[in-house]
Amino acid sequence: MTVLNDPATLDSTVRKAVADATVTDIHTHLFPPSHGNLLLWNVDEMLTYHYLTAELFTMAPSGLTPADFRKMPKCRQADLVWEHVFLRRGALSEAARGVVTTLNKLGLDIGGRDLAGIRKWFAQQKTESYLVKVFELAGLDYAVMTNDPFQVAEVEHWRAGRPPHDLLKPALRIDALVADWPAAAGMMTAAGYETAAKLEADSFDEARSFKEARRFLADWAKKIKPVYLAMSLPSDFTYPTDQPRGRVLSNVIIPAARELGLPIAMMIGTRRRANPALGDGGDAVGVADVLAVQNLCAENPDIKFLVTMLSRVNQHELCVCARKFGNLHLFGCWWFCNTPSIIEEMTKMRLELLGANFTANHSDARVLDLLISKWSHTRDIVADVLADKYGLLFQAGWRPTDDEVRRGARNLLGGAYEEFMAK
Ligand code: RAT
Ligand code: ZN
Repeated sequence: MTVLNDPATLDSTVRKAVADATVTDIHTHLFPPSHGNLLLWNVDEMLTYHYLTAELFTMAPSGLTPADFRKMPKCRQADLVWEHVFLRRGALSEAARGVVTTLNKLGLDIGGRDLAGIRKWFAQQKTESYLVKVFELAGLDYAVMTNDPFQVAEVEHWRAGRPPHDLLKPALRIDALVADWPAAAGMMTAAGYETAAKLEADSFDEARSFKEARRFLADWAKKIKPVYLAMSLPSDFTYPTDQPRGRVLSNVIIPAARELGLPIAMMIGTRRRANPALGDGGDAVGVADVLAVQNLCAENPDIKFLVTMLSRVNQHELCVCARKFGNLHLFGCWWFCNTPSIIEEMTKMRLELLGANFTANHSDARVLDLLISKWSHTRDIVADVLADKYGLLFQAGWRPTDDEVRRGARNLLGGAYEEFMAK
């Protein structure tokens, strides 16, 4: 242990600690190679990532509709994004810069703009070794997946009962239960659970349906061994509420989390399908109600909640809420907040209000390769913010040690999450 006695050494130690810290990525949409084409990777997948296709339609050639676009082969779609977003508009958005950073860190000549050459390189990669390479370049120990038992394509792969992957941990994603009970009930019924499509408060049928839904979750938890239950919630989500989704939460999800000893991850603030034609890229953001989080945490002190919110407007109130509840852990700069200016502001604010007791970011990567840029960009910002905070602390008279600095960096990048999950 070394005491850092001068500001310049402190600054370089902080930056090195962040650069060297192992990252735990607590929310992604990646799958193991055994899930076949559900694991997306390569340059065409990056270029057609929904953040970029949504951007394309803000500048697309007139006459091109999302429906026409979807019918095109992937490489043609990628060509259009390349031409319009990169070549014509100069790749200035965060999503576009992400592709540039990733290709550059893979050692490819992105400066030369040789898309054909880059495609050739990708065609020579093998999925399993490429996955390991990406995790190494991003500096990750593991990533948490999103595993949805209401997605038929995913269910098939779990049925095969293949061994888990060392780099990917499961999370049981259960949006359908709260977002579309009739559809979820239909699927549970088809799988042998007695769930009625229509929920009627306090009825015998509803009580039986909820019991069966809990059995469904318990069976899935046994099958995939998730690290948490997860759901995204719309910006108009409130709690408590008499709406069916409130009853599902109180009677299915919370008791299941309790019985199974699993935390609940909530991502709150979407306005799904604002422009349905854009598919995954068509969702928007709305300011949500932090009181719902407060009520859930207060009512269920024995349950751990991992929470992130989509609207920038909610971040301060959410931080204050996290100061009040030891069972609430804040994570990530979600989706539209995952841009440098907002990551910087959120990380500063969270540090000031919570100390190093939150998870600064998650990648949300749907395309494997983008782990590299998402974490490279986040590390740069976390390094600046932490260096600044340690600098101020030094001026105030504290003399940090190198161990302390390394711990601080790791805490923001997964250490605080691990501690929260273990407590
Ligand atoms: O960030 C995204 O890619 C979004 O489309 C969603 O996946 C969101 O993160 C979610 O998990 O619902
Ligand atoms: Zn996500």
